Amino acid sequence: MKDSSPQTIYLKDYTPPAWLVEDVHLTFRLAPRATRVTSRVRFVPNPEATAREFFLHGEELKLISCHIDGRSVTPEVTPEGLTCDVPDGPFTWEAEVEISPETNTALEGLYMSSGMYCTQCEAESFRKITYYPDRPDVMAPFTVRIESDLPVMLSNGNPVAQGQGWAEWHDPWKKPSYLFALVAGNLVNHPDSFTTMSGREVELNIWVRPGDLHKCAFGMEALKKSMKWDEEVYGREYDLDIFNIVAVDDFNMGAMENKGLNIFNSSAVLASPETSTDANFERIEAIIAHEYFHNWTGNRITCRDWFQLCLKEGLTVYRDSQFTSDMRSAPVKRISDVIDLRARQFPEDQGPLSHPVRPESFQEINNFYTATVYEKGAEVIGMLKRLVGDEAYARALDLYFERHDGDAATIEDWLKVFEDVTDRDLTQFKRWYSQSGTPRLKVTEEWTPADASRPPSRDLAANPEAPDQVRGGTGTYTLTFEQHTPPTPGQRDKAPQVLPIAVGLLTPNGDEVVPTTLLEMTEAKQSFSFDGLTRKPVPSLLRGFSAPVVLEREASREERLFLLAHDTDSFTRWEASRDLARASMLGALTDPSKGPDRTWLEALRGVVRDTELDPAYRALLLALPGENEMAQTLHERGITPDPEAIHSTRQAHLQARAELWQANLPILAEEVAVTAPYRPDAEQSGKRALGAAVLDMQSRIDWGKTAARQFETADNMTQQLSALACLIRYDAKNSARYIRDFYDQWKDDRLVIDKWFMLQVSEATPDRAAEAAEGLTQHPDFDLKNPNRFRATLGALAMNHAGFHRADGAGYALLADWLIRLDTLNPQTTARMCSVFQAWRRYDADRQALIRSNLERIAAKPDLSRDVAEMVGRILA
Ligand code: 0A1
Ligand code: ZN
Repeated sequence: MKDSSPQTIYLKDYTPPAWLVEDVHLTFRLAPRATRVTSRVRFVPNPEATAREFFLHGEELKLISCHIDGRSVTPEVTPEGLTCDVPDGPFTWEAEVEISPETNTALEGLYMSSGMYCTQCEAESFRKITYYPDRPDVMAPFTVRIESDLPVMLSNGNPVAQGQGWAEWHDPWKKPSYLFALVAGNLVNHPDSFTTMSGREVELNIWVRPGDLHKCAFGMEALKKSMKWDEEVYGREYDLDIFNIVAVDDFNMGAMENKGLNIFNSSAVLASPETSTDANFERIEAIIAHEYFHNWTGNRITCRDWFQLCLKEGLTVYRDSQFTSDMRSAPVKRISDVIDLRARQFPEDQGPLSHPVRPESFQEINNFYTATVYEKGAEVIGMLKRLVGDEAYARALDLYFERHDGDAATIEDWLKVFEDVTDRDLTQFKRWYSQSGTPRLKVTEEWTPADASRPPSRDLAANPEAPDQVRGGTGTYTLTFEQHTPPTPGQRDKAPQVLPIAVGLLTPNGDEVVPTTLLEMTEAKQSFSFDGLTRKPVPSLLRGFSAPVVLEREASREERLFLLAHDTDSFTRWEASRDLARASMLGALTDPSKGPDRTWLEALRGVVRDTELDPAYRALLLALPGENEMAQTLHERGITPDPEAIHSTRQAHLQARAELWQANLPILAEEVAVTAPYRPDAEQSGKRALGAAVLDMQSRIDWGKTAARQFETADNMTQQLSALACLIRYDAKNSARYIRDFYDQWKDDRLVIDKWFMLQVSEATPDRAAEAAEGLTQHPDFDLKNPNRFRATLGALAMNHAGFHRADGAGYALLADWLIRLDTLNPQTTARMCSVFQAWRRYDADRQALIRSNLERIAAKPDLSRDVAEMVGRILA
């Protein structure tokens, strides 16, 4: 068990390692409960160190023997590691330890999943494999020998030799221990190859359990596309003879970028049209790209310490989102990313778990693999790129790779390359890394009409497309912005941040009079004027969501309707629709006599019927803000959210829309019908996304008749699942039968059965969600040890907003019961799931009391893990 007495680590306490490692040899003699690991490590003093203490991390290891330069030594061992008297100069350390992969349910270090051995070492789990300086600034080449009777034995780098019962691998690139990996099992491969830009041939493999071989082709294509893209866009070439991917059923996260041997949660790599949805395909493509891109941003250049996590994660998320934009639709990707940011990162940044993109302290680093480090970290890079421009960004990145290849780097190093390339002072920009919380941006406008005494200005002639009637005037339009970031834990007062605000101005008849212009805000309050206008323009603000802020502007309904109809920026056009939807629901929530805003629904119908627009984009326009987002919106306006009222208001909106649009539905359905064979590309999946939204509306009217037909005839999981969702929602009488049929069809496919678990909970009515989840925990296929299944059941409950927040507290109690059980087995997944309670202070006093008592119940669990103790402590603080 981990030590649960809280010990806080601070960025400011960083000191360089006393000893560096020249090279590492590891030998694994694999056995489920008694794997022997021997290590031979060449240590040399670090000339930059201030102390010479010799300390090796090590946890849950049985030390068999250790030697220094061949002489047996007796170190002092604690639960965290060991210390030992060592020579003044270079020496060779040898140790043998024993570990038990089969009983390792935490899935950290070396563990077993469905009969195979695999590892997960990031962030600090190599220390559960052997004694070692387990910190990212200690980098070394590794040689690994694996001994077992399993047919496939893999590690990092290139294969060196193999024989009956053994295999040897060598990774020539120095790396930190967190990138170490080993896999052994009865696996089969989907092979391919890639020729790099300099003409080197790289062997590619996706390794899976024998029954999964038919699910590898898409992942392999995604890998080759990623390799090519990174060469073309970032000039980055792959650097080993072989690249292996392995699919593992039991995995805490999505995937892991171990050098030359990426290990994936099987849900993040395995796909087939019959078993995977379009969303699964898109996610898989993005995760494969993400892990591959880490080879340069993370592996070749790694992090000096874990506080710098965003250095590799923010950048790699940014790179994978660029990749997806290039492979698919850039506007759709941007909107999807913003939806995700608001759903996951904003609540984090505005609640008790708020922390800077580069945190300054932690107890358990596993708790900092967050939306703030990843997604806000990527937003910060997007802002930097906007500010310096594409060309300077490319030069800065080239310099970054050139200057820091082989380094364990910091955010200071990262910003310095931008400063050197652009001569900009990024001191203020750096606040994005140190200041937590979401900035709020208030906007006011002022119009000074044409002054006949002044000669007409020609300023706007820069835009030759601007119509004559608005150019050449003397009117001035001024936008005044005020930024303010509310206090967050440990940070009361905030300084102004650099905000890149992209704006465009439209004339009242829809022409763009000022095309997208970047305003660079640096003050707490700042005005920007546009002159030479003949008429007051309509502003289109924060185009492309150019900064991760909350825009506070109560625009009129007319203005939003205008932008929905005319905005030339696809993001702000979508945002106008979102604002209208939010306003309509808010109106109904605060005044129950009000129904849905029909004018908006009419306007939206016009846009959604526009066949010139990408169906995927139209599907996004159709999606109403979720219940959680509405709860947050109410909270921001000082209103305590009532989950049941939010649920019923949202349902009423969906129902009203379906009824109003009834006559259009068959035509829309017809328009997006796909007749060609299934392809998971942007074009077809956009049509299916719009088709699913139409099916939902149709099902509200025909009680599932069309959905039943689709369920019976679908030849792909996307349509089968969207039909099943509608049947659960709208055909209460028969839904049990469909649920059974689906199970019978797919009972042998774990990933599909995860969907089956999830859908029954996420689609359950609020009064039934907790019972549905509880019932499923009793199902023979429920497996507490499998994170995917746990999330599909209990994570889905937390996503069912009104069901989870049911007034009697049944949702909270059920989740807490299971988190207490899971903590003993898997602290990391338990801790991550505790974050569903983070927004608890939004709700009424009764709900708050119920949540608090459940959190206290978790906190009181004997032997609570350090991971969960930290999370619950922060949430309750
Ligand atoms: N670095 C991986 C994700 C990852 C992070 C932490 C893990 O264990 C604590 C496991 C995987 C990525 O960004 O894809
Ligand atoms: Zn990553």
